[in-house]
Amino acid sequence: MKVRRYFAANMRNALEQVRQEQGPDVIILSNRKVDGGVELLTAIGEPDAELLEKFTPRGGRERAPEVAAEVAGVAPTAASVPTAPTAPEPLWTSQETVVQMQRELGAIKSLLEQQLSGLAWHEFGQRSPGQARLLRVLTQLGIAPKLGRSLAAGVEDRHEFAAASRQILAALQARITCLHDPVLQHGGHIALCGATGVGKTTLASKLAGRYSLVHGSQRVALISTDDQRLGAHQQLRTFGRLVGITVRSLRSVDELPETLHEFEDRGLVIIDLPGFAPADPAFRRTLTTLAGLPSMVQTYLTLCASTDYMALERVVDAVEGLPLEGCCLTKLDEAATLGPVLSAVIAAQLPVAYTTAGQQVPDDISIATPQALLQQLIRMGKACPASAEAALIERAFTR
Ligand SMILES: Nc1nc2c(ncn2[C@@H]2O[C@H](COP(=O)(O)OP(=O)(O)OP(=O)(O)O)[C@@H](O)[C@H]2O)c(=O)[nH]1
Ligand SMILES: [Mg+2]
Repeated sequence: MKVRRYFAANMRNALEQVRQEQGPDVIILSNRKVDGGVELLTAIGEPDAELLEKFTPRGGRERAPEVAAEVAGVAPTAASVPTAPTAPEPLWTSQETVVQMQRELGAIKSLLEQQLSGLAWHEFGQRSPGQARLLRVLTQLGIAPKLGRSLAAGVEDRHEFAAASRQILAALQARITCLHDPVLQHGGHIALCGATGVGKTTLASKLAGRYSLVHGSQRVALISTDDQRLGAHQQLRTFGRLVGITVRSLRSVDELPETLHEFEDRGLVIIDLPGFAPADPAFRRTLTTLAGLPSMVQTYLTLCASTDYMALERVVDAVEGLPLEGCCLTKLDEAATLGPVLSAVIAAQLPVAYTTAGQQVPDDISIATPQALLQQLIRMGKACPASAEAALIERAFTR
């Protein structure tokens, strides 16, 4: 293996020099900043295992300069060999030109992706104009790309648009599963989990309020386990005082077994959990604790209908594999379309139990049905015909 040393004012010039003189097969053994520029040590020819071993970083790159000097037959000098054991800054990633090139490559990549998806969409539109039109409508309704494509693929292209639309909406409705009023019909121990601020406590109050109207306030109890947020316990206690429902505040879910035992005589006990960011490990930990409790607790995920699809996906991913009974969809009155939340529950195969559309306790709550959810999706689409940009539809088509 033949070793050579190169010196240039900057890394770009040094690499250009190396490339011109030694071609593409050259191996860069080391690089470092020196007075007035950069120094590269290169090798060409049959690989020399011992030499390569010396230059392979092993938990630190400090040895390279000395070894480089030794191999090149140059006595190390104070100027060429740093005395401190700190390694020279790697030049590859910090050099401005390289960073600039990375940025430009990134821009070219996304431009190419965009053009390819545009071409694919155009080609699809030519081949299956009916399906393309349906896919455009579904995207405008906020239906996630994967679900939209799978629905459109199930419709024959020769159908006229109105018939095809009916077919696709029926297929969408068939994929929504709902539980018919499980909490108010059957009671039990119900826990409500979800991201922060989605309406868990309000939903707990609505369910407890509704149950007490039918069975009496003595038959229901509320448990607040949220000691994270200021005033969280207070929120439920105030409601409980107003309607005569017992409210117990706990410091954590670990205190649940005792409290649930105490509420043995209640037909319905609702556990209001603190809100968590999906990435917070406490989210899964809390749900795992609930799943391991001696008395059965049915946990429902609360999803806010005005949350975008990617954020909903994160929440659903965070609870993957944990035993969830179903979900409740909140703030339908604030959503522009139900497309994202319906796509998320379909992808996660989560049955929907209740929907809420307003802050009034206990009025603004409904039993979810696939028909009602689909009708609402269509109503919202008509009331606010979202004009999804062409580029968005093209991207959705290939993602
Ligand atoms: N418009 C509308 N607002 C709602 C609905 N449900 C709840 N809210 C409001 O959303 C806000 C947050 O509700 P909470 O019930 O405190 O939410 P939470 O999930 O318990 O919040 P954290 O405990 O902080 O995670 C309150 O102002 C509620 O009145 C709904 O269906 N529609
Ligand atoms: Mg709350």
